[in-house]
Amino acid sequence: MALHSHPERRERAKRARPELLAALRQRCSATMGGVELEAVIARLQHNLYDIVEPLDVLYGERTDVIALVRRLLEVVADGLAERPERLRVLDRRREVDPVWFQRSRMIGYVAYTDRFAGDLAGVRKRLDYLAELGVTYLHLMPLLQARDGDNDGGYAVVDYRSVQRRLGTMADLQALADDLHERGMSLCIDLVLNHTAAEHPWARAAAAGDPALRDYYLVFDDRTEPDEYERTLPYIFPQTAPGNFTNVSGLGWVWTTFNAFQWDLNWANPDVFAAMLDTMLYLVNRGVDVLRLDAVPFMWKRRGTNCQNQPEAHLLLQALRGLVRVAAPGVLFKAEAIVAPEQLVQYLGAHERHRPQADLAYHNQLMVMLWSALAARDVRLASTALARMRPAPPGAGWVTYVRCHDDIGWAVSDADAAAVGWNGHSHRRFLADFYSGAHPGSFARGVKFQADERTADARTSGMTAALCGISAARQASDVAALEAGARRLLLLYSIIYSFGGIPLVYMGDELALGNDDDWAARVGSAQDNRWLHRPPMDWAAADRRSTPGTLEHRVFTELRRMGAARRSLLALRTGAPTWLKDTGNAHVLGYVRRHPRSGTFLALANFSDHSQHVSQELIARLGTHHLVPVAETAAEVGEQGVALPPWGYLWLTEP
Ligand code: OTU
Repeated sequence: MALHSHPERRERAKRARPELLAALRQRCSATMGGVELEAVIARLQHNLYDIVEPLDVLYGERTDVIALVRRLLEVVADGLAERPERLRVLDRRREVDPVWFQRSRMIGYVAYTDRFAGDLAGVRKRLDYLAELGVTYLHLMPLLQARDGDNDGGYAVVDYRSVQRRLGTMADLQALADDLHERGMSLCIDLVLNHTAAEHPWARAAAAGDPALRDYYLVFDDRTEPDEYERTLPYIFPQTAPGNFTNVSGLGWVWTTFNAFQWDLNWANPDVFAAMLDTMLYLVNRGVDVLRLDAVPFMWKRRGTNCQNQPEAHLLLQALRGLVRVAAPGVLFKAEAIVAPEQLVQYLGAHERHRPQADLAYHNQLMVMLWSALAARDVRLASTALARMRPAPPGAGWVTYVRCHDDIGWAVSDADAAAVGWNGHSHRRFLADFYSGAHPGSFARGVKFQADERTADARTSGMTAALCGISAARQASDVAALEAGARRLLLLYSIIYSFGGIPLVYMGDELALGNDDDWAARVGSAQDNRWLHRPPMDWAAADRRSTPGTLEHRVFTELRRMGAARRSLLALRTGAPTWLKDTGNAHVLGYVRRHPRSGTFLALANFSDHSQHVSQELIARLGTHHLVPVAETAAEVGEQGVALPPWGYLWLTEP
């Protein structure tokens, strides 16, 4: 199925316009009037094509799509009616300044509420710490009410309208959002769209025999269809949750892409769509600015495929965004799609139709390529693969990151590897071995995650400090190795701060915290080693950020400097392309960003353990010659070019 616009559908959408606009007008006029009401109608006018057409493709065969849109607009109108005044003011501001989230002042921080500060009230007391680091965007890891016992770090939700009891209440979340807004910061939380917990009331009702709720999930009476699907489906957690279906007694075979206790929703059912839209509006009306939409590539299934990245998954996002925008135009969608490089940018709307979808998406390819270059001490693959990617559309942008709360999946495409004369499979293998420390001479202390016997692929868990060599150096009390590790960490962070996206600092990296060696005891099982890189915050280490000579001081201070420099550089705004440049040196990554008002920005990053030279010619050609003072281990810019110290980086801009 193509995403091409269908003339008949387009016509149907066009014909229904006046009726739909009138319906929303009528429904909203009970609670608002005047300019406010006209603004809402204008928003619907603006978004209507992104709503009606995709819904027609998705549900047109199953239901009267115009009636469905009317029903969804009622949900939107109700959401609008309860949207608090202060959030509407924020909406207004953001409509006036739609690039608000692309400004270079945006710097993200990601943490588990409990591990960072105990509970939501505790987070409110730590905002000065975040402000000191320059953070303006806080992503709190899953915090909605999850099932008891193993809940995949909160990704198995039983109630989308309440906060996990031990973290606080919805009122606490609202209070935190207010505090953040007062400081010009925004709040992001996770919303799991692909599945609910097996204990969610919908799932319980389905299991109890309610046919309407059974249709919320993908349930099969026997193995016939599951077996057919399995032929082309990968396993996400091959060691701990092999297979994609779970037999639930009295119900049947339930689609469970992830763990057995995470039941995939049936998005082909418009009731699921309506329920999730309602959930979204509920959450954004509590003050959430950004919804991180979990596992979106999996939302639509198609026989004979891997059931990821289906065109319908994109249409679902497009329609959901269109509807949410009518009620809450200041809210952003952040798509969590950790997929192959050629599939990524589509989640930002850059597919064949170029319609908006998510405003933000994870730049997984940059993350993988940074680690690849660091292990190989060679940037050719990174430079080639990144240059081959299509840029983000102008109104959207990447979030850039060095590592996240999940494992690192080695998304090196065979085609990219071949383009530099490497073998994709061996390179992926090398990376998994290198970062587990198994490869001879490796400085890394990560571990393998979910090695898949079927594909011989393994992923990697570990904190940035452990993967960069800091942990090994500390263990060996090796001063030179510690210096090397610190430089590697800062090198990677310098790139995500300057690549043209919102950089995300994952909690602990600003202090070079190592792996949580007690993770298994802490989570009560040794099943899921991703907990290795989800440690509790070490506030004693945080205190050392003010003590010169400590590693914490070194890393924290340099990240602050990067943030300050970033804020002053228009070229580092999110959006607009990043141009990869051949530096004439296989160890040095080079890229350029441009902004009409501030001219050209050039970054050079040395991935080798030796000093590297970049010729003056490249720099002169780019016309950039003003040094941005960020790195402690400064590069030398002379007549002959630039001398970059081992793992050194350099930012240059037009004066
Ligand atoms: C996400 O990850 C979350 O980030 C994980 O923490 C969850 O376990 C999971 O969903 C289930 O809710 O495959 O290995 O393309 O990469 O959704 C982790 C997206 C995952 C997937 C992603 C998923």
